[in-house]
Amino acid sequence: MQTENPILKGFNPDPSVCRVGGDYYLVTSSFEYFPGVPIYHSRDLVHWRQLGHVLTRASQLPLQGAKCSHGIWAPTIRFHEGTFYMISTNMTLGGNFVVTAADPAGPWSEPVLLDQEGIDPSLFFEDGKVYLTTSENRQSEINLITGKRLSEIHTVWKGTGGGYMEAPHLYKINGWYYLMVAEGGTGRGHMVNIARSRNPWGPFAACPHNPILTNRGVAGQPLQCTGHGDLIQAHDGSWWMVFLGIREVSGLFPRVHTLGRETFLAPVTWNAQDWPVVNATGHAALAMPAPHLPLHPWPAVPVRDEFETGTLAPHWVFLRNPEPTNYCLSDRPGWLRLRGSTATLSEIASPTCVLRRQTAYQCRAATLIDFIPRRESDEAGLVVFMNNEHCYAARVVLREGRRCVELHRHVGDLRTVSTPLEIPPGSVELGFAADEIHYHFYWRAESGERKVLGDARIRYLSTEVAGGFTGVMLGIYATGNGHVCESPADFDWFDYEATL
Ligand code: 6LW
Repeated sequence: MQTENPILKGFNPDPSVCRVGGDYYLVTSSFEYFPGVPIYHSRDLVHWRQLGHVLTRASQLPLQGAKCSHGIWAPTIRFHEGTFYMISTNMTLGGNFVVTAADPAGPWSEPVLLDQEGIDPSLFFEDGKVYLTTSENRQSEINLITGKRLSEIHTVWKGTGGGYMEAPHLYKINGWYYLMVAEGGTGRGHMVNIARSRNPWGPFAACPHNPILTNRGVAGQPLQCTGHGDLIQAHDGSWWMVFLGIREVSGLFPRVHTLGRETFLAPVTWNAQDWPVVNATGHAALAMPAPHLPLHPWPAVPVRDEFETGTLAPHWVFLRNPEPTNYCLSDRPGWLRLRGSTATLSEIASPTCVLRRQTAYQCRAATLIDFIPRRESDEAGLVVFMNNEHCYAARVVLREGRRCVELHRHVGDLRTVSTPLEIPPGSVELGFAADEIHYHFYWRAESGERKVLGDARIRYLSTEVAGGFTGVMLGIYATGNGHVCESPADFDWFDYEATL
């Protein structure tokens, strides 16, 4: 059997995984979004459901001033003697920290700040000692209660020369200490290398067939940039690696991707010399051999979010720390009410918006909005968001006293707005269908036909154009552009569906 990859679609980079019996828990990076560090659960390594987030309180995750792609980087999750540990870096405020929980669904503790710099912190527990390893393979023994170091910091392995030694993880397997690291940077030169020693401090000897995983130079393969892995032994004894990669848009040149770095699963075997071999070839593909564990699928997330429960589903996130009074599910039951503040989506602030990942190139999204703008600066609608300088919005606005819909395209220094189209009183549907080239936006009065609003190219939201470490998010927003909106924007539902 083959596993269809990615196992976590849409922006889900830097995966780390741990196992407790037959249950697997996986975390990924969340950058400027709140809550932070999504946590997923699986029983077969193939089907994952989101339990929630690790960092759910502003006291755990201050994001004031976090530029896009700053905030939370590369988490590691581990389970040791009844406690879950999640260690990560807040690039904006605080540096490396650890939080703990008895239940991976939370609540997680307040962060303990750690006395070691660098990114991609990882933990290894042995004989009452805790080893902290960070980028450039710098390692110390640490006290996780106080965050204080118990040893000097040592560079334990110089790597293979690929540069950007990231995502170090120390494991003990069959009497060897293995240090697995990413090298080459998170782009097309990305790879996973491994070394081993009889001692956790080294010296580490490199695996003769490094890189054990890379897709650089693999032609005709839409899966690229593979690296940043974590190893896991399944409860049937088999070995697996979770790692990040990207899916390129087919047929476009220059090559682009907009879905961010996603999480993949590859089989691992051990050769006669006790070195790991990834997917038999050292290269990954979109379909790879699957675990032989009993399949455990989860109920599908419904296409339509009716906003009928008292809380938002766990896949929704905010930009930086949200102002709670700008969001309400109870004022108008069955609707999500957004109050537009002064902040806009272009600012490093917390504009009123809720966003979720785009998980497929071929997809559609739509929402039903009820909004009466009072000033020309008021706007609310559907947004396709890569970062504060790269986003598209289908929005309800006031133009020359008339309520209109228009398409706003923001690409770097360039902004274009389509001709405003007057809309009748009442709610309107705003939506798009996307393919690998365009978002095709439309609007529709509640009982009317779909009308074209305009097209926007996916290319201009790609990582290659917009930069950064995240992927495209979809959602709804409201802003007064420097004023507080007098009227709220109410959203009856939001649809998202992969269509291929
Ligand atoms: C992460 C680093 C990387 O910390 O990108 O691919 C950085 N690897 O390991 C941000 O995701």
